[in-house]
Amino acid sequence: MTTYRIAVIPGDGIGPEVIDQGLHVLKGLGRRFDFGWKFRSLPWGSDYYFKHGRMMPEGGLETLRPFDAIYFGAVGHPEIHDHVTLNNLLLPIRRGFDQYVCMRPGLLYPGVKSPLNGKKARDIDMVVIRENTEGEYANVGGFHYEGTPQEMAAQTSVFTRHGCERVIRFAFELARRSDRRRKVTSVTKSNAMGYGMVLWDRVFEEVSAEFPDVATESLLVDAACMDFIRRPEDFDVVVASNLFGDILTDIAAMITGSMGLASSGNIDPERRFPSMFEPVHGSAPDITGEGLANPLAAILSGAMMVRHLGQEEAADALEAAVVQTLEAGDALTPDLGGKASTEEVGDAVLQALNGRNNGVPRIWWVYENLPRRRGRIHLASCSFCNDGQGLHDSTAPTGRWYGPFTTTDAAIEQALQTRAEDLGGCGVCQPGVGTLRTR
Ligand code: GGG
Repeated sequence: MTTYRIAVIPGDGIGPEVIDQGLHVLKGLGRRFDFGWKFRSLPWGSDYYFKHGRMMPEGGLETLRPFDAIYFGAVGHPEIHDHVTLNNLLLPIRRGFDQYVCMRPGLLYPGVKSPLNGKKARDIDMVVIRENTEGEYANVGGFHYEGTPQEMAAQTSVFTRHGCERVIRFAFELARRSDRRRKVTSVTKSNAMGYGMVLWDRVFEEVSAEFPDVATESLLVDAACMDFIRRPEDFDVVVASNLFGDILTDIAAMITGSMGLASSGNIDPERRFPSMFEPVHGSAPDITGEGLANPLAAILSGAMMVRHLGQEEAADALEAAVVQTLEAGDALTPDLGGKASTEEVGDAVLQALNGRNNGVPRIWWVYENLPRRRGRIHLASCSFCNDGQGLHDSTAPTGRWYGPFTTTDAAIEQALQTRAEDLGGCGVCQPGVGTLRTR
């Protein structure tokens, strides 16, 4: 049995609360899909700082290096300047392990209401690729005459050809994947920032020539902010600098319902170092310890980690369990209009994963190897959905199609036929197109 070694840094504020639920669900996922976990929790963060005067021990990166991945909660404490907490824990890990891709999906999940009028599930389906090691976050600068009336501060953005090229290429390669729509939008502010971002624009144009099948768009960041609100459905893969990527993904989180659903992966695509998975949200000291934090962003970040580790099927199942929880709507935290606690949401996801739906075993069907199609395939709701017999269809953000349901063999057969019409074939009526799996 494969066992994954994961360094867990719950961190500050609500970090430990949401990570607890993430671990609860990940342990259940491992049991179900026959892989093991060896979690090592590291008590780094602001409490560590109060005791030791630093956010992590000297040599912290060496401690993390042998792990298969890092699962991170949040960082930030009201009594410590944010630049201290961030620059001494999260950013050194991103830079030190050359996690140059920060991948942040912005998906409007079924069962979630967007504040934008008339948006339905999956109308918004973008992935923001944020450059994660340089740009505006480069730790270059300093104070001069600090604390005097003459004081000045210099903060330098660093854009290298190498740094721009590799993250932009990653975005193009992602846009070509079967679950994406072959479009990359680059976001800069090169009208005002005439060096680094001009270099970025130039590299974007050069790399795009290698991907003639991928549509491109270049936006200034102010226009991009506006267009995320005005026409979010037009975005597929968005690539942006460190700071702009951070800002844009907060907008993406809000238009898709909540910061509490926004997941992220800080990825070293070359796999020389462990990658790190964390919810986009911060430590939220205002709700810490109240059981109000939404653990779904941490759980979805866990699913991203599971996919990175190569357990695709398990990642699909976990995302489907989250979708089922959202659609069911009876275990949601207040940010999504519910009354459930952090723990109750974690339990609901685990129950959805384990198919404990009134004691009836769940049957999963998974369409794999579907012919590539542009746009979205919308499954017509079937007679079972309409009859309210507990059939829920969901689609994974990965482009695999699956539906968990609890029903009888005859109903499954009929449901598959319904989908056969929608999809032009399935594993039953057209062997080889899809697979029916039962678990
Ligand atoms: N879970 C992520 C977290 O704690 N983020 C705190 C933060 O301020 N992050 C800034 C950034 O990601 O650039």
